[in-house]
Amino acid sequence: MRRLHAEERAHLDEKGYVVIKGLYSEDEVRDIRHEFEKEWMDLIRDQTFTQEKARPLTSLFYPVRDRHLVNERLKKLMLDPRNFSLIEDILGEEPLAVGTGCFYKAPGAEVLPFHQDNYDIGVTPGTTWAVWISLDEATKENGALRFVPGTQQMELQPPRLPAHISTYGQAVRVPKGYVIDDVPTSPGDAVLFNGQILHGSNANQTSYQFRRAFVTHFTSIEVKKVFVHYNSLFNRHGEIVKRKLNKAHKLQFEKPFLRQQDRSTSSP
Ligand SMILES: O=C(O)CCC(=O)C(=O)O
Repeated sequence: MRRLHAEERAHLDEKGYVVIKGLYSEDEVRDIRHEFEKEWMDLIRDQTFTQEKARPLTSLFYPVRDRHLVNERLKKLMLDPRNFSLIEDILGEEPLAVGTGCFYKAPGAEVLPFHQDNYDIGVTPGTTWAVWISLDEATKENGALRFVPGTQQMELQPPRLPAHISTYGQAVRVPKGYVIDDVPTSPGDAVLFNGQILHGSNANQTSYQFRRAFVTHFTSIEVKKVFVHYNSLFNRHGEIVKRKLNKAHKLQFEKPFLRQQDRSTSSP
């Protein structure tokens, strides 16, 4: 079973994220891309994606979440034993898969602002862990991931913009004194990071290069409450596991936004 090598572990401990080079083979990457293409065609066919005048290309390639619930092939990819053994190695506990995301990041796609995954996923106690698989050559120019090392220890922060205002969801300010790492990846590399670390991705400034990725979010079997899919988590055998709904999810962050909105609507 795949465990972290010593230098991968050291990088993760220091920076809060680690790239596992070539975890998936070329054939496997081709296979995942093919699954994306099928998903995409279905989404065009059922008009989930329709072309918007203002965004003629990117409007056809929004991220697609949680298709593992309806697509057996994506479910199998989510349950890959390499993902489970690496996350188990990090957690020291049995993992549960929470959800998946297919990111197409088409040419022209905007910056994905810095955010913390557990803000949306809402697991407690503890946090989430992502296995983000690169399906293309990802560079600073076409939308490589970016991380703020050191923030992996941070509590969840109030986002600068609430999800319903920002195009891509929450946006958290980079705290003073922290630096940003741009993290280029190749097809088959997997990037592992927790749900506290500030991360996002660069804009895709190219005209013709996609930057696709398939991500699965995990948590520990010890978790008591979850917001997202609290009643449809998956263990490594593909069996559904349930936890309590985290009703307090985001509550501590709602008030400042409400106050801000009140101010803006009441001002002349
Ligand atoms: O692939 C991306 O652009 C962002 C991925 C991300 O933020 C995540 O998986 O949490």
